[in-house]
Amino acid sequence: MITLYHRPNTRATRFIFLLEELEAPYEIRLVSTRTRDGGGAVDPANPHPHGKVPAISDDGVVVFESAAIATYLTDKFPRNRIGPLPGEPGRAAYLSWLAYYAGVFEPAFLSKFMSWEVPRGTAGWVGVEEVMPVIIARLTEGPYLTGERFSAADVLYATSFALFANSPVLPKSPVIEEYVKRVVARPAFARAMAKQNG
Ligand SMILES: N[C@@H](CCC(=O)N[C@@H](CS)C(=O)NCC(=O)O)C(=O)O
Repeated sequence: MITLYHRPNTRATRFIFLLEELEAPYEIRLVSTRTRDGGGAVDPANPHPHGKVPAISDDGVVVFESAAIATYLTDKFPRNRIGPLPGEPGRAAYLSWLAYYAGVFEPAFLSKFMSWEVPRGTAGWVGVEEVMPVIIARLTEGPYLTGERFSAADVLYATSFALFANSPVLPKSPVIEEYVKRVVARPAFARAMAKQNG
């Protein structure tokens, strides 16, 4: 049984979406976290090393960080083929897009959102203006990041784009708008939205 440590309307919400896609046995454990306004508190029940969400526990085995949780869950629950397994076509792309999410995509968007200047060549990531053409080119070749099949990588990227849909942080793109529509139209997304408040 998977326990998802969750706070509504956070990065943990998309793991309800993923767990629904996987048809995995899971329970949601609502926890508090610190919040941007200086409020909130780390919940001692949350096994994440910084008291953040998401984290999962698989019968006591803890996994934290979105990209690691996505890989762990799709490897463990392969029935609906939501992530290519080792040796399958698309595995290399899958791992690359998941790592890129954590190492490049999130830092790029957060630095733009926070108006941080990131000098070229010194950080491990590039700016949104370099990230977006790469993702748009990829999604022009096929409907999903790994090609024809939807994967947990799409859960992470499309839900992030949905969050920034009306923000100047995200440059307007019909390719991205169609991608988000395709992903959020999935029945598992609606089920996750219905369950996310516990
Ligand atoms: N890199 C982490 C980020 C997790 C994260 O920052 N989560 C936010 C909620 S969206 C949080 O728990 N914030 C509380 C805190 O920073 O203490 C991941 O992708 O899993």
